[in-house]
Amino acid sequence: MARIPAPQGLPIVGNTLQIPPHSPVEHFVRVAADYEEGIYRLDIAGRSVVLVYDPDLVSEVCDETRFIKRIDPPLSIVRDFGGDGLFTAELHEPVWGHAHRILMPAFSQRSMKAYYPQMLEVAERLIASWAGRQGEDLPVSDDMTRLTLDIISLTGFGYRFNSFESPELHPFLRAMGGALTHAMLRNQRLPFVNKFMRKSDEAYRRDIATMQELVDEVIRERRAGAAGGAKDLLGLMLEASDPHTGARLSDENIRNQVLTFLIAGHETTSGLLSFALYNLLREPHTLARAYDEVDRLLPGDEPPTYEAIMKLDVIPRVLEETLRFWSPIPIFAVSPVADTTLGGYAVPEGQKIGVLLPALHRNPRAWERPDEFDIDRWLPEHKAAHHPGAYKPFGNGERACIGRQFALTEARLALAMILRRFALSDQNAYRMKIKQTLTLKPEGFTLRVRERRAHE
Ligand code: MNH
Repeated sequence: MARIPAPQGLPIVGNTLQIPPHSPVEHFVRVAADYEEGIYRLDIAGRSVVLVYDPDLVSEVCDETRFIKRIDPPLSIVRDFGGDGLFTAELHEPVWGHAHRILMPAFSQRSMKAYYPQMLEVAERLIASWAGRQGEDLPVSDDMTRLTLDIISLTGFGYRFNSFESPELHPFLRAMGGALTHAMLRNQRLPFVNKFMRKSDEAYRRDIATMQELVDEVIRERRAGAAGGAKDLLGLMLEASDPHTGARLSDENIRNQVLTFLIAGHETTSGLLSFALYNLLREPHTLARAYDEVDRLLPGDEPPTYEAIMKLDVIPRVLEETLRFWSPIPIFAVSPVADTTLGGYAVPEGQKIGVLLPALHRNPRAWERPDEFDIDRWLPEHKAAHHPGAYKPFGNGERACIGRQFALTEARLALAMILRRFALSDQNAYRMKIKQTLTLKPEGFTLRVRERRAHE
């Protein structure tokens, strides 16, 4: 059987040295342009990785009877701090099932309604902060991070970061950025080079300690405080048991889940919102439709109701199209459970396969005019016609994102509140520069705002 096509590498080091350490995904996408079949192989740091982005092949690797998520690098490195939390637990670890079943009800649509007042409270902080900084260059990714971090910590754990009260980002965020970047870099480093990275390893351990101290404070505050019995994520983890087995989560596992949710629960949504604002500034016609929508559905100055946010139509389509254009998590990985074939190529059990989302989401085999930002692809009649393997921003199957509705609810609310109040402008003619720390965000993107209407 033919070998999966691969760019020529060097002996021993394979393709490792061809990959720019700080922007691996952009490199993978450039290489993808040379392999129209939608599959190629790389040899990175002594491991073979197959990247797929043809929609038929992606549908195939999304068959969970044949392919499952495995905790390989870089996730096995992230596991240094995610531990056996949901993101970095193996499917076969019993604790994955326990936590999945205990936490699923906390992500139902009904729960979103319960979180809504707190989401609104944090979104109002963002609006107040921007109202006081009109005409200034606003650091978009930082402020979207303040928003999403404060929302997950308040709704999930009853903990207040009060990020909009401080000009500096919380130390937790610097530590998290450092740890995620470390995981990405170490993933691409040859094993013999890793031996000489003592100093960066020390910084890495310090970053993990910084994050864990915050987690312990969050749990301590809950145990000491009046919020006992709260039905938020932490309340469920402390009190609920798995409906199937009756198992409770251990203290150690709860710690891992809290850290997992603090990271997974904000980093990606912050990227989504930053990219959405970027896209709106690039697409004045779409921006005009979004302004029109908020003026129609959210008139006046009253805080928007949950019901009104759920009626939005243009803004959710802006979010869906943004996730097609720029998926904050650019790759998710699976492995075959037994030796198999993929697109006529043999792939052995355990072979690491990465679904390369930026190449999939702009693959002309899946999308007409793939490089056009067009929210009307997401009208129901067009959506139904999309290839089932064409769009996977939240991963796949059982291991898909548990926080999808949460992310989309807070993102709708935030965009609606921003657009209702402010006219946006891109005074500095920002040019997209992606920063990758495992997840993607626009680096150095600023915008300016002015009130659209007079406010008291
Ligand atoms: Mn989220 C898994 C993308 C928001 C919590 N998330 C995943 C995966 C993707 C993903 C992709 C699958 C990763 C893999 O296969 O290895 N998540 C996103 C995106 C957004 C997002 C693009 C926002 C936009 N995620 C959120 C939010 C939360 C969250 C918000 C929590 C409130 N995500 C998770 C957790 C998992 C996950 C937990 C792991 C689920 C599991 O494997 O059981």
